[in-house]
Amino acid sequence: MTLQAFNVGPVTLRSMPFWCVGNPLGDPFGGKVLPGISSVEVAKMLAWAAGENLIEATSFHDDDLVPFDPAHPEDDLDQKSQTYKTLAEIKKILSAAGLQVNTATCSLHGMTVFRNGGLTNPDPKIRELARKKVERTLRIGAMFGAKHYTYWVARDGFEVPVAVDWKNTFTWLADGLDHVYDYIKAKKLTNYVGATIEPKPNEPRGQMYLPTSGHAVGFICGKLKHPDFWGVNPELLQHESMALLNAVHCVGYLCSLGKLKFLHFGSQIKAQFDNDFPPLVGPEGLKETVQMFWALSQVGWKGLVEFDCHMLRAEGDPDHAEESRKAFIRNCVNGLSMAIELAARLDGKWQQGLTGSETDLAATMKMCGLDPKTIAARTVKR
Ligand code: GLO
Ligand code: MG
Repeated sequence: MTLQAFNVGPVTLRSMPFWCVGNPLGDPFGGKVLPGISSVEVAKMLAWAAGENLIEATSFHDDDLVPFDPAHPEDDLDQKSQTYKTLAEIKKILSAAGLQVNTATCSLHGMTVFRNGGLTNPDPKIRELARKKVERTLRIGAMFGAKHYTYWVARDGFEVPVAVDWKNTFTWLADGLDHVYDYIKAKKLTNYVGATIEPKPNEPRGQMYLPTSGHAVGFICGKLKHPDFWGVNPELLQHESMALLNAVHCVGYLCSLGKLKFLHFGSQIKAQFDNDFPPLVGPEGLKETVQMFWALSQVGWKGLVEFDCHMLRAEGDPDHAEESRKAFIRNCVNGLSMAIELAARLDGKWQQGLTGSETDLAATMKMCGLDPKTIAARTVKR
């Protein structure tokens, strides 16, 4: 069974990834707030969310489902292994719930061996290990019928520019990503319709090699062997806002190049660390978020929106962990519904010949449901 598509405004499907539901909410200043939860339990919670009509899809890192043992990089192929059994159990739960898998992504950030990078690690043995882990992730994704493979820039970055091998780094990265395409074709993994790069300016590294969507597109078109296979999944508002960029501009640009594959979605205070607030939560970004969905409608983009955000650490209740996690899912979905609804109010039918400021105020009145006549009367009242 596959769930019916959501199809509201520009959003075809709503996806909640394993890593957002499973997150125990640690941060650099304090440990976990919520008890850990197994991958099978996360799958059951996602199935619950599907049954409540909150989501139609999910995504995962390899490590979200099963741990990786560098000594057994092909354990997924052994039907007697615990890895295979766990994957099969999760697959059964997701299939029964009708959940699609949007993207399979290889975690090259969690294990200490990748602390100085995965695909761009200066040590060829570590790059080789990263490649093996990516292959295993691609096979796991194929087991679940994942539509995409995602490369998030993660620990491929630097703190010390003079310690970087600038002659080779981007070539190593291109080799790693070209291998994704070659492996998919060689193994005939026909589930993949494409692959994405997810840029981020910093965190966990001081600087990351593909900091913005513009860098990602440039790399795809200028450096990869199969640019048509690759697109971008920007994380908006978070990642571009960290670099003081604008989400409306970002989606407009990516759509004009046909490179917007899907969205990672959440909220962010500009220029801060990666807040990963749930959609529309926090003091900033309401207009920007709504205008982003308006722009997507204007250009005719339709696609999947994936929540990539986290429950506020302050809201994780260790005594009611399940309820906290369910409330988080509901809040994300509500935020998205509100953003789509508010964007639909921006019908573009504001008066012609207005200045930029007047256009903005007219659009804001529409978005907020204010009556321009009432506002005009208030403006001139003495
Ligand atoms: C972190 C990223 C991360 C990626 C995920 C998928 O800032 O948003 O969550 O989206 O690893 O590759
Ligand atoms: Mg993301």
